[in-house]
Amino acid sequence: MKEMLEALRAASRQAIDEAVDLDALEALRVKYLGKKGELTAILKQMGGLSAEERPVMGQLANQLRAEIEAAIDRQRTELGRVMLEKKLEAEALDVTLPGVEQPSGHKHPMYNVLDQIKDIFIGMGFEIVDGPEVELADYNFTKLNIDEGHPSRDWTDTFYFTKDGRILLRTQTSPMQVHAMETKPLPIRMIAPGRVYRKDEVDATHSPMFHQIEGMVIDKGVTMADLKATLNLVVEKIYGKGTVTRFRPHHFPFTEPSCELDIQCHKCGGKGCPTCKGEGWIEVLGAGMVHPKVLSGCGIDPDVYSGWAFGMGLERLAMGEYKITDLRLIFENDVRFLEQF
Ligand code: 2NL
Repeated sequence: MKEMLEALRAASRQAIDEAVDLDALEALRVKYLGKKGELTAILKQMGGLSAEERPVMGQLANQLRAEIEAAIDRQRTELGRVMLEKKLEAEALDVTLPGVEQPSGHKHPMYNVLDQIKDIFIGMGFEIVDGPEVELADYNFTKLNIDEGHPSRDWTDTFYFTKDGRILLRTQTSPMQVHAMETKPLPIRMIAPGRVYRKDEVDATHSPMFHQIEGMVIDKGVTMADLKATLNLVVEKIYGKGTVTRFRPHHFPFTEPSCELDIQCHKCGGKGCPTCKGEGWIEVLGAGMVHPKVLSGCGIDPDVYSGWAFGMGLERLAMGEYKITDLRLIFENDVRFLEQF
């Protein structure tokens, strides 16, 4: 029996030392110390021993059990250490490696200009209004005093959805002011920026989709003086203090009187240069006093209330600001162009 115990000691020590993982180690524990294990099997034979031998063998067997348990514990600790080492090695991170650059986009140059204008008007207490690009001809034309025969209503100039010409893509943002007059309480101070559509062939100065910003003030006692003072202030904020302006008479069906606002060329001071195409002046926007027919058509009494309105193209403003010479660059979204701003 002593030989059997010695043989088990040698075999178990080697097997335990060579166990490669925790599962193998557990299998060995069962194999040697389990209920049906090899040590248990030896102990079952103790009945055949003499009274003197039995305690001696019993002690030897208990000692072997303790040894095997200790060996298993030791190997378990060792395996844990090796596994941790491998894990750390596999997950090693070189914190000195340079990161992967994430190119981040930025605002389109035209929206820089738009946001600047929005800020100016917000600062003066105006509300920013957003609305549908698909409109009724009523709101795009009729309520703006644009009569049936007006050339802008032509099927070659406007995108219509229906044969009866009732539904269209807005050609200006003015429908937003009409909606405002019909629904908002007075007084109104608002601007309406957005996309507008006209059947134009694409070239350096035309696109079938472009951006406008229109604004309007309606209150009691509003006059042309308010129009001029406010727009002069806006122009100074965009083009700098001391910018010289002039208001030229003009015609729009929805305003009376109507005007266009020019600024004196900031490059040549009015002498004439390539920036102002030799004119000395640069056209900035159109404006006027809201036509009494437009007011009454929207349910506002023109004998009590009056108002002024303006409209301007955003692309042209951005092109002037950033010295962009071809409108197509604004819409092509070529990053080599856009990255410059
Ligand atoms: C231009 C000129 C203008 C307006 C737009 C407007 C709207 C209503 C009533 C009266 Cl509902 N006026 N808008 C007024 C004057 C000029 O735009 O050259 N736009 C690019």
